[in-house]
Amino acid sequence: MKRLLSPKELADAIGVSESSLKRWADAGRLQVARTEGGHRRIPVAEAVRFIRDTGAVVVRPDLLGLVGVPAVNDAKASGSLDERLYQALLVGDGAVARALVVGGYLQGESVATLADGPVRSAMGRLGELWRHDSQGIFLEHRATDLCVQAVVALRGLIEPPAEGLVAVGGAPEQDPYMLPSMLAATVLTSAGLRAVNLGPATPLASLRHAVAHHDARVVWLALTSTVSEELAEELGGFARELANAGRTLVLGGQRRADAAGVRRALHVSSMSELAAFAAGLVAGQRDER
Ligand code: B12
Repeated sequence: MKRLLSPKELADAIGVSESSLKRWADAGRLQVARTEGGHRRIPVAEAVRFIRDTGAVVVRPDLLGLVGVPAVNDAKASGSLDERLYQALLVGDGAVARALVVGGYLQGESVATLADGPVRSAMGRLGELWRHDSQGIFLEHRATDLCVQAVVALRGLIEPPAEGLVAVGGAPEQDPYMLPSMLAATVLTSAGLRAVNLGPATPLASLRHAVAHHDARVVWLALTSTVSEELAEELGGFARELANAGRTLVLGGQRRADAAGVRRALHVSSMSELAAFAAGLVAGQRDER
């Protein structure tokens, strides 16, 4: 994605005049950098912050580097975001699904509320289709791919910090689910951590390597598949080992109750809880400096 925008590009992206934009920049409402020649340039992350804070409407997403994301300027279109995302995923309209997720974020929703709301709800409904529709499984698989693409587009909008706390995570070896871990990574990045997502089917040994390699402060595990007693026991040892090294293991996901006996880990039920925990850590680190 393009990281620096000219005032004209951002003005066109949100459908305002270039002179208004320059005025906002001069008034300090928009942080701009200067090229060597003295021209104003706006980092995409700052443009995204400005759009979220001011409620500006993105009419040309392509100018923000959002390829294949149509404008969602009909915020008042019928139906809730949950319903519209479900319908888009159901009919296989990936562009609309991306526009809804990215548009929701640009209109001020947090990553966590998008995950706990529309994404969870739409995928949950799609997961019920197989019970009474012979096409249900095909629809569910297609929807997962489209939803992954929407989350990737969302993640691309969030600038990871250059330094600071690292979080590493994934889903355990027997667990094929992609979205939960990807969303956890996106939530943690938006909270200001550097998130390294190892994705589904990650052996615990590999997670250990990654934790040491990145000196991770936080380790997340998304538990969607059944957690065997054997895995729960291994997780108990892992949580202890991490806690002794001053790291936190965060356990979440639909099957987290299978690991309820794991001590010295943080058990959370939603991405919003994860976001709150991460925000606390980042604030604590800032205070230490
Ligand atoms: C897509 C899907 C699949 C795909 C996954 C594709 C992929 N690579 O990702 C495939 C086809 C592989 C699959 C397989 C199976 N699936 Co399936 N699947 C789903 C479906 C429809 C969506 C899952 C998803 O991505 N949801 C979106 C996420 C974001 O929602 P979420 O998991 O609820 O996560 C939220 C919270 O739990 C929390 N959270 C989650 N993880 C974490 C982690 C942390 C750190 C934190 C803080 C929070 C957190 O935050 C999220 C946002 O709110 C669900 C339906 C559902 N209700 O979710 C069924 C579902 C999970 N599957 C189910 C079943 C039965 C199966 C199979 C057994 C089917 C079969 N007979 O083969 C297999 C088992 C696979 C295995 N090894 O475990 C059942 C589980 C029933 C049960 N209670 O055990 C469900 C509920 C469908 C149903 N209604 O029956 N599945």
